[in-house]
Amino acid sequence: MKKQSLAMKRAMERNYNKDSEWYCQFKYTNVNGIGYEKGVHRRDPSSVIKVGKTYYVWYTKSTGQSVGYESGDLEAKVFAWDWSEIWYAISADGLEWKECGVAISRGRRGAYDDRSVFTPEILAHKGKYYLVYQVVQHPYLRRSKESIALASAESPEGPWIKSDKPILEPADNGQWFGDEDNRHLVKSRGDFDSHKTNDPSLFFYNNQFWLYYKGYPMGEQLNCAGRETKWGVAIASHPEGPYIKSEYNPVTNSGHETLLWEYNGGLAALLTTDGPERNTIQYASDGLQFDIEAFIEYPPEAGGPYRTENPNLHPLEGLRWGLCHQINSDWHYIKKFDVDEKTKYLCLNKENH
Ligand code: AAL
Repeated sequence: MKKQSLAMKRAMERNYNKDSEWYCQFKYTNVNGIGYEKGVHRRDPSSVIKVGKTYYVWYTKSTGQSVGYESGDLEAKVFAWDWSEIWYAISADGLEWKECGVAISRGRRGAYDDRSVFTPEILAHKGKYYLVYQVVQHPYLRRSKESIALASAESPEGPWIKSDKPILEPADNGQWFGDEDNRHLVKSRGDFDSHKTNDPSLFFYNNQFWLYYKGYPMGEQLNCAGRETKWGVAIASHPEGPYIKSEYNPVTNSGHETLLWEYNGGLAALLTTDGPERNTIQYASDGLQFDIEAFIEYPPEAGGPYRTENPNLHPLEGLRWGLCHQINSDWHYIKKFDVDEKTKYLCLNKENH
């Protein structure tokens, strides 16, 4: 009998050789208007939507360098997304953007969103617009909990009406150890999302509102694949909630910023940055049971894809292009990503080559 290595056995079992229409490579292009600018961070773009002939995007914007926690000053800007606001921009072609102004600003001192509002995602549904985004209350400590809020508007230009309170909060079932502001010291860790609920993405799916998000546990540790981040989903009958976390949570074992698109009655996802299954495209025909479809090199970071009206044309139609951020630079900025159509073409037309 032919001998088989453990590596090839694993490849067969995990279906690594499968003929996949989901594999692709990406191309990146700089954009104007919301690209690199000294002194300003623009990051975490939402999905791009088209209203009439105009593309819209929302994103996190802040000014000034972040200094981390070392200063001990409770007012100091600790991260690039601290002391942020949510801004929006419009474009006719996805490359030349016009920054239009603030969509969501921080709340008054004492409000649940008085410290920072960031990482927006947009849903256009039945003539209304919904922004979901992260909120942090002052002071921004290592142990601060991070929640998700919602605002709605009749027009993509606003005015936006905020929810009275966050629509999703971290699980309240972990326990810190001691009083030091150290997020790694815990008596018990609680659920996968006991510390932070980040990076919301909202879909109207199977007649309900599905809110995907990333969770961090209290007492986050390094594991075999680095940082511990996983995605969950919470479902509601109304956009404002109440959102009920799925019993299947976490629905991924990996992934940083959420990036999902609809395809063929299910949801596809691009998982990046963290976890053993980072840099994969996955698909769940029911939005819950995700399986790997392709391994990806150089995926967009914090991508917001163009939410096409024809997502069923091809598995990657909902990922064809969008905006993402570049953060290994002094000032974070937004750029455009495109699926390299040549790689899609190769998959679709192999018989012609
Ligand atoms: C991002 C996102 C969330 C985190 C931070 C800002 O890319 O995962 O938004 O809180 O990093």
